[in-house]
Amino acid sequence: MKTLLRGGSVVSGRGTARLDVLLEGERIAAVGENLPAGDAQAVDCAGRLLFPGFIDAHTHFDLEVAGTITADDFASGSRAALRGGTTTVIDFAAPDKGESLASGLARWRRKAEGRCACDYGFHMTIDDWNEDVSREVGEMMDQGLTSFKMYMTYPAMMLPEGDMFRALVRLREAGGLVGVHCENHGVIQALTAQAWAEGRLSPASHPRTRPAELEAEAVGSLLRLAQVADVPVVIVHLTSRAALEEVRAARKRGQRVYAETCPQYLLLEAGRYDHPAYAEAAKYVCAPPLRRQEDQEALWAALRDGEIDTVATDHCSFTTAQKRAGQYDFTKIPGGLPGVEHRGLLLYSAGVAAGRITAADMCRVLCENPARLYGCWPRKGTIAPGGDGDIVVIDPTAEGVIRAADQLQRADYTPYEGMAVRGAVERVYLRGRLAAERGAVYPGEGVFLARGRSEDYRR
Ligand code: DUC
Ligand code: ZN
Repeated sequence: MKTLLRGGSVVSGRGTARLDVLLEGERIAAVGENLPAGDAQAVDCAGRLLFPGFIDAHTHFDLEVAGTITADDFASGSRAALRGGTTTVIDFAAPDKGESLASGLARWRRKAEGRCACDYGFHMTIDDWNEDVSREVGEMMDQGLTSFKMYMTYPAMMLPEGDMFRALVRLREAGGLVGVHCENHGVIQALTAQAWAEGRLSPASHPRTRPAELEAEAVGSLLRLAQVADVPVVIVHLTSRAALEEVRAARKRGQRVYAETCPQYLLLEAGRYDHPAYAEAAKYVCAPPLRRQEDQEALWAALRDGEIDTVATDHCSFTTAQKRAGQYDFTKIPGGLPGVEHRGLLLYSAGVAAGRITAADMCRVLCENPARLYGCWPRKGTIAPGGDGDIVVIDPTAEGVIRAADQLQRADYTPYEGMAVRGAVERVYLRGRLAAERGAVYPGEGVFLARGRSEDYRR
């Protein structure tokens, strides 16, 4: 099958250029001016922006957590992803403590295989440290899981500091990259105990027990461990100006540090937790929590200046019925927000159309940087001959309103309900095939992406 996308503005991290793109089979065959259509089906893309397929390197589909299971599995989550222009997700395989990494990976592959409509890879969660896990790190690298995840909070997953350090040293030897959830667990526990003792049990206590300073403290501490271990790290879901300052300080010391943020931290404020109706406030519970407007401004500026590398979603969806679990105790609210469907549109509308970032910036944080960072460049993340035919066609003139009633992701709400947006994802190609068009997602299957090593594009 051949398709010629004609006359669109092709976006890269360097800018935009009016070019034709020829898709042949699963690949991009040619990019250039006035390409002959030959036997290809020509599609008029005049006035449209063509981005490389978006990569969401932070999703949690089909995850058992907080006594429940996420509303989206790989089938619904990936269809929602495709509809929003995301052609690749990197989810987190999460073995139980005591389970081997191989067994955890096999479970996650079973969850995705034959169900995931977009392409997918996995990061491997390290929630235990011993000789077996250390050996398995090498085996995971060989199987295309070249990135890992560690938690500094959540008792079910966090590692003691000494083990975290041992793991960092091992990852340096193996050439792996690790993303870390940074929040100071001990102090969060102390603040939570205080809230319980004082009977402050509503969602309003959620951000008050997880302040930005405790995120920054954990980021600073992790970065010092990484400095001694001499290993690159990614700060996942960075939310605040204070945490950003820790990243800057480490980079000044010469460390290789990457930062990810998410649309919820760019667009939504902590005031949402103060809504008097429990159900409304609980919708926004995620960790780290939403922050203040000045943090949002710092994050936008950091995106513009290239200090933040990627925007992912941390998509971890629960319905409002599931969120009810914390009605009498905010710590029982399953944490996480839906977002995989709307990330590209949100970043286009609130970022590019609003003049906060350029289309090239958007391409860097949704396409190029995640592809390089997570070892799938140049197969993914760029519109260039030889790469996978993953293309997002955006109509910049369209206008719309985000509504849960219209979405494919299975949560019965969206944190962005009623938000007016500029732009629309008109068509999405996955490996050369039209996978989504004006909201309709066509049947098709994603493939498992065995990834290579992280590329140090910051040097
Ligand atoms: N934070 C959430 O809110 N949910 C999933 C995992 C995480 O880190
Ligand atoms: Zn997460």
